[in-house]
Amino acid sequence: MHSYTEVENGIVPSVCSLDCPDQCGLLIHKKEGKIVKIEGDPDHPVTQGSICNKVRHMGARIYDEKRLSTPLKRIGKKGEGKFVPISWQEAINEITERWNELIAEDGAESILPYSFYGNMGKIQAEGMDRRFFNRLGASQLDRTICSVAGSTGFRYTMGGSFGTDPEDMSETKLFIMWGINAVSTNMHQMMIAQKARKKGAKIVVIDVHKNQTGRMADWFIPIRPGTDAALALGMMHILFKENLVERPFLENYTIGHEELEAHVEDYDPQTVSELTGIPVEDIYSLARLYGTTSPSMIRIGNGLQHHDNGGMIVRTISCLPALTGQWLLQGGGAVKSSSGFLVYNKEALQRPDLRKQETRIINMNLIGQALLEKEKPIRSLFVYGSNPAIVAPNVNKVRQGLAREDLFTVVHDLFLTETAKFADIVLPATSAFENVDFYAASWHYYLHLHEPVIPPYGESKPNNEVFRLLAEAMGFKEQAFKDSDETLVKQSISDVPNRYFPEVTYEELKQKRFIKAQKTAQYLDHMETPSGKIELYCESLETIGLPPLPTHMPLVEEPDCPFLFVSAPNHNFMNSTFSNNEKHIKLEKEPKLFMHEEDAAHRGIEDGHMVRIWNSRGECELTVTVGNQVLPGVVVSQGLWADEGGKKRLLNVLTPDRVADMGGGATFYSGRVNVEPI
Ligand SMILES: Nc1nc2c(c(=O)[nH]1)N[C@H]1C(S)=C(S)[C@@H](COP(=O)(O)OP(=O)(O)OC[C@H]3O[C@@H](n4cnc5c(=O)[nH]c(N)nc54)[C@H](O)[C@@H]3O)O[C@H]1N2
Ligand SMILES: Nc1nc2c(c(=O)[nH]1)N[C@H]1C(S)=C(S)[C@@H](COP(=O)(O)OP(=O)(O)OC[C@H]3O[C@@H](n4cnc5c(=O)[nH]c(N)nc54)[C@H](O)[C@@H]3O)O[C@H]1N2
Ligand code: SF4
Ligand SMILES: [Mo]
Repeated sequence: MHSYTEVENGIVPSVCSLDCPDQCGLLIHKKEGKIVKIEGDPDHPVTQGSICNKVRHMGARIYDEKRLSTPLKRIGKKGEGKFVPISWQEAINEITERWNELIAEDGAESILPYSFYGNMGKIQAEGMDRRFFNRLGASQLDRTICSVAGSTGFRYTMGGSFGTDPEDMSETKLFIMWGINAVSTNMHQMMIAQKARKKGAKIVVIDVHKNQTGRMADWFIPIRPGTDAALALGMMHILFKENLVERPFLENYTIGHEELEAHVEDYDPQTVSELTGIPVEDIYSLARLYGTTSPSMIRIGNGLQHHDNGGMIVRTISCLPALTGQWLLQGGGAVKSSSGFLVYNKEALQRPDLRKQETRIINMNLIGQALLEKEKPIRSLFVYGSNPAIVAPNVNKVRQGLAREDLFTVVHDLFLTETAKFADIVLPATSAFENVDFYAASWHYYLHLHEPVIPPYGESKPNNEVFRLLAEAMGFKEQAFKDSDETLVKQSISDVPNRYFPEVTYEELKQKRFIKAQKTAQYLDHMETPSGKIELYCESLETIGLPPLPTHMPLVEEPDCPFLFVSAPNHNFMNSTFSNNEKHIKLEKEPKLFMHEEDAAHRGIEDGHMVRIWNSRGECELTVTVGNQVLPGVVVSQGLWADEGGKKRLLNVLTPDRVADMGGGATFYSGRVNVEPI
């Protein structure tokens, strides 16, 4: 068979590589060797032929004339963006010479990789790179920026990332979209809920912002940021009081329900109403709706865990389905992530054994602080698959670090991103369409194989190829650095240490393209918690200084700033991806600040005014939308834009770089700001 890259005119299969739970199967239409159209694969059981607008326009990004086609070397000041082309040979020599000097002076720990999931493909995002930096003995990066607080919280209750199968949700009667803007960020979840709605299901949305998803709800419940655990505890209070709990389930599958029942006495509807801003009657209605509707499903989003107390919020919400016994029902339960069903052989892929000694671990949410540290300084940063100069919290600090003249920075990306502008050497990356990879979804249960559909753009190279070149130049002789991408895929799917996955071969995956994970054991009978049961009472939380029973924990105070500030994703970008592509910028127009009408009136702010938003960390200027989309005391903006043409709209200058209660997670949405008209 021909490879897909050789197809000049025709349709070839692909997978969406973006950091999105839907992980769609794609069909790529090619004409004269180029992508002319991208659509959803109608044969993919979850995609069902539909994809988002962002990726339908992905071709414009792939062939954007701003795409990098050769390595570059900086000639201007850091951040200025002045570069000259160089060859790959020169680039690799320059990098490895500099690294050898740094290693001789300060040791390999003075080098730090910084990456995230600009490309979700497992072997390119966490394959050769991990092997290389392990062997080098570089500092390690704790990749905490996205969902770790919530997934850790879910794990304390449920033992791991084991969520309800979306393909089981056709008969679900109640969907609670809790802290998720599913219309923009998980569109197929919304499509499933909409279909179920035709059969009588209700969609409830609990959010701090009445956005696209809230507007589609049967019932939208606005809540004060960071108070969702209190709401869940209030629901539990009513469920126990009104005997809407499923006692046999609690007896068989959980520990601590008696302690929990006594504990939630404190969360009476009046108290919970004062904490959350939700009227007492609504708390009763929600608890009764939840207690009397089966199957019910809670889609736990990422938004509500980007808070100081984000781990505990998710830990608490994930107790609810156990109270009503939802886990035994098809299409009942909850999903935060289901990656627990799709484990792959990480050890074989990443080869931690190549690391000769333990090295320090740096939390990526604290990258600004880490770059400014004088003791044992980071002297070189290698960035790939991420854009920290836009996406990291407290980003002024990060930029101050990136601007250090003595920091040797290399950025591997498809574009001259805001981060790349600070680099000494920039390397051009292939897009995922140009790579071999395998994908394991985090929401649905499918594993995919990807084969390249177009040849590399210009001189660009995939991540793995770059690390093979670097390994060779560093003189690393291990076979691990010679393994092909195909071998990496095979290693990742062989000898997988879990019991949910059917045995899969590379050939099978190549032929079928996607394969579904199975719950081969009754996982509820062998939960991966210390007790083997759903832990309503979780003793291990005490070891990290948190209460063993689910508890509302207040956000950290930030005095003198009247507004809580939530900076969520927008519809047409993917984090900062697409924020530099004309097509997507046109679709999104400009970032807005949503403010409640009472707050606006008090400050003499009118709809459409420009406002200044500031705190001790930085300031932005945005156009305001006045209305009732947010509660008083809360302001929301969407999308990770760059400053441009004198417009200050880089939201992360305002966000805090504190870490959350669990897993060292990010607290993007727990910051506070002032707002005034300009
Ligand atoms: N179009 C688009 N899709 C994306 C992305 C993108 O940038 N654009 N990013 C991708 C990535 S990396 C991720 S992690 C996911 C994230 O997607 P989601 O899981 O949807 O998470 P967020 O969009 O961060 O936040 C969801 C909602 O949480 C709300 N929220 C904030 N604080 C609270 C709170 O305290 N309580 C409650 N109840 N709600 C709160 C916000 O208003 C927002 O509407 O989306 C992925 N998909
Ligand atoms: N204020 C605020 N900040 C946030 C968030 C928020 O909601 N609000 N969301 C946070 C979350 S949940 C996340 S996950 C992070 C995401 O932050 P990032 O992981 O930085 O995601 P992107 O901004 O999409 O940047 C990905 C970069 O990888 C590049 N890339 C894509 N494919 C490849 C490849 O194969 N190889 C290489 N070398 N590069 C590639 C892209 O061109 C792009 O520049 O942002 C976080 N920041
Ligand atoms: S971004 Fe999400 S919804 Fe859009 S094509 Fe990719 S996986 Fe599908
Ligand atoms: Mo994320």
